[in-house]
Amino acid sequence: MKLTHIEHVAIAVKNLEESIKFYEDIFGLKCYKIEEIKDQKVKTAFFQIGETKIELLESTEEDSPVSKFIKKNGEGIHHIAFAVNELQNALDEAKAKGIELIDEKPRTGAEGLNISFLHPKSTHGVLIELCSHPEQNEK
Ligand code: CMX
Repeated sequence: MKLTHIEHVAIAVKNLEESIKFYEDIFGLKCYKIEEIKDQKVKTAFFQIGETKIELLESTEEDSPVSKFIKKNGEGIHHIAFAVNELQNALDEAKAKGIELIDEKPRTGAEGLNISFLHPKSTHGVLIELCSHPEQNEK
């Protein structure tokens, strides 16, 4: 598969407002959007750095993946997202090479991207998201 760039680095935080303030005050970044992703039980805040985004994740429910992550590890880097041109092909290729897919088929994630996660158990401990822009999936 061909990765085009790091689309985002996602950071699990306890309090979105406090963390937004940190990135704005210390690094001079500007949060350009806050979006709730109901099926993932998170609220996200976005910052752009070059081609890459920082995505802050605050859990909206007790039983969410981000809530479980923070209980176990505290705040910190939750996942890294690589952009690909052809997401389904990339998933098929990863699966054929023995990688466990959390999402067999792409689904819609933050900012309308098509996304799929690879299980950290088969990626040396890193939760990896592959993503693509919707129009690119049709290529
Ligand atoms: N990074 C690395 N390892 C992780 C992890 C993460 N973010 N989240 C969980 N794990 C590890 C745990 O440490 C645990 O390892 P051990 O067995 O060695 O203790 C193992 O994975 C299982 O973790 P768990 O807490 O029992 O959680 P589940 O198995 O219920 O779920 C996972 C784990 C990765 C399948 C689940 O979190 C998932 O489906 N994640 C993808 C979706 C997601 O993260 N959504 C939130 C972001 C949404 C967005 O950005 O759009």
